[in-house]
Amino acid sequence: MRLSRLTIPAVLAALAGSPIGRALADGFVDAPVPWEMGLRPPASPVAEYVHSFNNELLVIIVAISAFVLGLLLYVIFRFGEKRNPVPSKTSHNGLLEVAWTVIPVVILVAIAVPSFRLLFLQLNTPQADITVKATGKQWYWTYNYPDNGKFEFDSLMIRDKDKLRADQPRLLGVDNEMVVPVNKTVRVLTIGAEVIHAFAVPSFGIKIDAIPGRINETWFKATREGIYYGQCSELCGKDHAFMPIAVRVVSEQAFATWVDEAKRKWARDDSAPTNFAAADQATTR
Ligand SMILES: [Cu+2]
Repeated sequence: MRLSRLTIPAVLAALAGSPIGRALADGFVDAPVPWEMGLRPPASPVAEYVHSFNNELLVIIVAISAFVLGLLLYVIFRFGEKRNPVPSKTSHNGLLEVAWTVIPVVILVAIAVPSFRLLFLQLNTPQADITVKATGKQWYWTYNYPDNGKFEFDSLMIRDKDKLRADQPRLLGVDNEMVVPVNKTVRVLTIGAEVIHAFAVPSFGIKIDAIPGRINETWFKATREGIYYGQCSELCGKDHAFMPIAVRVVSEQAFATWVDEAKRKWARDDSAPTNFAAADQATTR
């Protein structure tokens, strides 16, 4: 207790002076912060739903745990040998038995309704404004924007910590971020080039496997500009921990400018098969 009282202000002070702390003051950076509790701050309708569902569940499980603990304590104190020397021989109670069957069913249904609603929200992709294809490779991500032109680029973690920008946390910062416009529905198509990876960005409430030979689909609509981080979430080999996902959410104009630049910088030569095309041929043969 004494230790944490001493360390929390120290950590906060260190954070205020740290590069990430400064970046937080200028623009939103979805980086983990020491002593953080709970889920990442939500930045999409799905993530907001995930939060509210999580909070509802917390109330329900705390109430159930407190109720069961209360019953246990009551039984221990009230029906111990000293206070209750002659035990009751009651073996059935119709009302009680119906109640302890029906009440849990009602609780489960109350949980199932928002749970299914969330599942449908996550899995029914609305009309998308842009599409991004994320290909998981050992061990980095490759992004394509099929609606925006023929370009493709790799996104690798920055290993040298001296090369990180002020707003890039270690082990999450990448050389080329995936860029998307704010308040637009982004359809994400995922595929694995050789093994199964998983594309996950907690602040958008998305996590979907990237499987070789099969395209998976998810979506998000970022509601706030900034940089959001996620990680590959399927054990995929030696550098599984070092293939972060960085998504930069920008204004619509900034996105258009970025697309123009990207088309020049990463123009794709369709005559040369990419790893993705090779993987695709291998699995469809
Ligand atoms: Cu992976």
